[in-house]
Amino acid sequence: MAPERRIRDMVKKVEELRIFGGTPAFSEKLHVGRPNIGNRGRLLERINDILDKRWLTNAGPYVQELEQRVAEIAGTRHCIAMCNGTVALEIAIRASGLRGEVIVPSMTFVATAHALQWQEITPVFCDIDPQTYNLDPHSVEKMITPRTTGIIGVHLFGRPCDIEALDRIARQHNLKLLYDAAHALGCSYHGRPIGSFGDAEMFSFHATKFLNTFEGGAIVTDNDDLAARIRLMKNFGFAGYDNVIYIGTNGKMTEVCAAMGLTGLESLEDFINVNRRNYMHYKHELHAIPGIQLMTYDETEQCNYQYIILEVDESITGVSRDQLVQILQAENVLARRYFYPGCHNMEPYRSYFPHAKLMLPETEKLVQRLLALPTGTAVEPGDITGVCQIIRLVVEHGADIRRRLLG
Ligand code: T4K
Repeated sequence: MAPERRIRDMVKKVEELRIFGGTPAFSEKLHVGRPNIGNRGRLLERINDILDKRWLTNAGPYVQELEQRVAEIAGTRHCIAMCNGTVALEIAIRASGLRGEVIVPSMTFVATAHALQWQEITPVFCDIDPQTYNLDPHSVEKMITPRTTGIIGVHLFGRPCDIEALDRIARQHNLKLLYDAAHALGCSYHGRPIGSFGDAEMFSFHATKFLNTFEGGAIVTDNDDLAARIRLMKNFGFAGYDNVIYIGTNGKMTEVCAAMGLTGLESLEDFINVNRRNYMHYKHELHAIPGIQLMTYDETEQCNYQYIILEVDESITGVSRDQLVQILQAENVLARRYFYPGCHNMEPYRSYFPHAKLMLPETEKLVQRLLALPTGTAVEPGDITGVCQIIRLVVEHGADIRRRLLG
């Protein structure tokens, strides 16, 4: 964590780029998704307490406390913590009675689609709005068939879907509406917290999320019946000792995971402040670089600022997104192509729906243009200056670099 020491040297000339034989600008790898740790002392205290109490899992006191805290943040009556976000989504899908076809974006982490297909429900991939990267409501309406039972919106990178429009469509067509809010804890839509929309929403607390429980996730909802079903399903359907009243699985969160989450929650404001500081720094450094557009957050809403996303317009930069990623990775900046190539281009969906791309022109374009850069508490302003310096140099010499890379 000594970032100024981590940067070897500012790369000033094309010949100094690692890809052309220079030394990497960063001596250590700079990751996207480095976990935020919070107060180690508090975490260890909690873990010791868990060991003393000998209550390790199955709705223990730490899980209950975490559920209460997350429900407060989401503004919902219920929060059901689980072992990860994917299982949480699978259970919410099943408990909501989804079947047949469900409309989802293809521009998302593959878990959104898999949570459906795992239960033999067809994910119908829908195009996105190129401004927000979220489901385009007009496209959603076009994808509805007599087999459609629901919509799963994804608040991609923490920016809310067009909730009003999706709500209206769901009501008009009598569809269930769930949200994959894996990225959106602590964000708001029209001033109301994400978590409280649709029939239910899912948060992920995976290590790479700005609040983590090592692995973990949760469903939040105001629907009492749905919450009760989800609670049963995540614990084998047990309604009491020896009394199984429902089909279920094991989706429980452990106490140690909840302890990590509670410790992280105590530093949540600090994490958001650091993310916001990093975002502002990137914004400042990148604003004048032609062909590079930083994904912006609506600062009038609550945002967690946990993703730094760039859109690369190759016709201006001279280099493609993939070439830029290749150059950054060689410098030890492990930029990621979230969410390339889009679910519809991954198996089994690519084979099941070989023509899906015809309905997804904006998705097809964006999966070639977006990249994610490192942020979070493991990243310092000096790192960001160094990363942006590389990007600036590459774009300034885009045509030349492209020629060299191809030649
Ligand atoms: N829906 C959406 C929209 C999601 O983004 C996700 C998860 C889900 C649903 C499912 O929720 P969970 O079931 O995961 O709770 C990572 C995560 O594994 C995944 O949780 C996350 N989305 C996705 C956006 O990112 P990969 O394939 O990129 O993981 P990986 O191993 O390449 O790690 C990413 C970066 O994080 C690397 O640069 C290394 C760094 N890292 C990772 C871990 C685990 C660390 O520095 N430390 C660590 O402990 O998917």
